[in-house]
Amino acid sequence: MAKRRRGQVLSGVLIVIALATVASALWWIAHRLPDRIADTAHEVESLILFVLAVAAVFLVAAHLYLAYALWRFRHHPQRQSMFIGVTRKEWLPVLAIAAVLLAFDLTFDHRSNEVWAKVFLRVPENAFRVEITGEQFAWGIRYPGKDGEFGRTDLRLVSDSNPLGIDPNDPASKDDIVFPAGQGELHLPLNHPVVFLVRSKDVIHSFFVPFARLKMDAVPGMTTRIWFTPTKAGTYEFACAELCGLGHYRMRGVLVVEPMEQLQKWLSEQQTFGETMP
Ligand SMILES: [Cu+2]
Repeated sequence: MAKRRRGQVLSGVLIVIALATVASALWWIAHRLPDRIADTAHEVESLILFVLAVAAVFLVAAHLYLAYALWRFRHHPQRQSMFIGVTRKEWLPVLAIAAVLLAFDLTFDHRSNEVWAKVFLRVPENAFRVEITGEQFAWGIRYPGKDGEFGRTDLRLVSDSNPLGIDPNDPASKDDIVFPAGQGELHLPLNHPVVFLVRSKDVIHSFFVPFARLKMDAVPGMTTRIWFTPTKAGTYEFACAELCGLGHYRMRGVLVVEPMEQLQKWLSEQQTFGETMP
């Protein structure tokens, strides 16, 4: 009897620990996330939290059932296990649960498509353009300069003095402003859309701005795009969200959001590609 009592107390404690873990995780999510500095941050965040909440419900329900089954069918000397098969009627609840999940999936797809289409596809025409190039283990940054056009790049032109492999003969490259990997800050205009052209020089990285709730893979041989409108001035951080090697942890950079005039002034103080490549 004492043994049974102990078992009950133990399972009670385990259930309390499980519930406390879930509750504290939800509390943490609601109160400890980084500031939102993008217009779309809230929409993306609510999608993620919605999926988490639904998953949490199923997680708790499945574990409660597991605990119940462990208790209900616990060892008993007089009981033998046997296989009794499953009738069609018994399959019905399983199918019903699957149908509910599928319906949830479709609703969620519908809701998320709208957000993703905005974030990935509908880039505003007047967006400020920045190029972000990942390499092991830092980010190179390039601004298109006054003409608003990036100069052509070619991997064969990559050298110590031209780390992004920009073609010096392309007229559009002369006024580009280049910060080799790890040497520049990412300055963005306040309340103006920014589109990031994301590239990689070696392996797959992921350009991650936690404050905007956005990330985009940097894939060698491709230029991927993502955009948002910074809505809060200040100094933040961006990082790599794809395990890319031993130095992955230090692949991060400073992100500054400031009014457009201030940004233009800062840009005009930087050396252009034409000035650094005689
Ligand atoms: Cu990386």
